[in-house]
Amino acid sequence: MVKIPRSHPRYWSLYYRERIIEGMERGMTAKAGLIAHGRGEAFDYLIGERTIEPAERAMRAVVAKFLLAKHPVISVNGNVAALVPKETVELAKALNAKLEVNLFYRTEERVRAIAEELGKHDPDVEILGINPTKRIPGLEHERGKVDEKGIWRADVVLVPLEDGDRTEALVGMGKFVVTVDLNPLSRSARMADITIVDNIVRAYPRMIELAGELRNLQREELERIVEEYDNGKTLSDVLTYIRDRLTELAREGIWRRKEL
Ligand code: PTJ
Repeated sequence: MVKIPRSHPRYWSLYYRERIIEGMERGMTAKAGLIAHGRGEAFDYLIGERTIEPAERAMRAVVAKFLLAKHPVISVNGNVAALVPKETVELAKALNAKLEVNLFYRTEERVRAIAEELGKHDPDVEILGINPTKRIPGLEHERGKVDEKGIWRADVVLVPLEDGDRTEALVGMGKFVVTVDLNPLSRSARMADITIVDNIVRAYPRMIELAGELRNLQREELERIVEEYDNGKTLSDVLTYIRDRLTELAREGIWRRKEL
């Protein structure tokens, strides 16, 4: 991995870009994952590379929903494994969820490499999706394969950085589907039951914290958080946030400004 000097003004952005490249070189991340990452970076600029209020609201609802779930599953793809492997394992523990490797561009080598990476952060962690025997109805060939003990029987599934087609198919199976996606206009963002419009590198650590905070709430209180949540409003609020932010920046001017 290329060493980025800490003093670089875009240190974190370059650091995670290197992580994605390294993920590809180590056989975890798909080539298309590099393109997906670039798209995410662009949307992150628009929200100011910080967790905005609608994302915080969505994360609370997701954590509440997971704490109420019977068979919660967190799906892991090549980008997630490159960016947040440790946090993925920690989040699954904090939410008592199963982990399943589920790939759009599935190859057995990639599944193995990702499972190995997750295992480094907890040798006892159970990784599903290695020998999937079930298929998501309507999704052809490799990308529809799911684990009988995981996504197949899940009531709540988190599918971060996902393709919209699969999100929609999981909703069609009657599952409660949650995504993390920096693009509020993507099909995944629009099809999911809850959409966290935030960078996964900020969202997962925050969700781990929230799991600690919400764990002690009564079931009724958790249910109320989920019932009061409105994903259409969240997505509208994200778009309004971006519009207002850009309008303000345009008014104030960005020419030679160091910080946005
Ligand atoms: O590992 P695989 O084979 O399952 O393939 C994974 C990719 C990401 C290649 C595949 O799922 C794909 O093509 O996804 P899309 O359709 O490009 O969607 C990925 C979405 O994630 C886009 O809307 C990006 O804006 C968003 N995104 C990218 N990086 C981040 C992100 N959202 C949150 N945090 C990020 N770091």
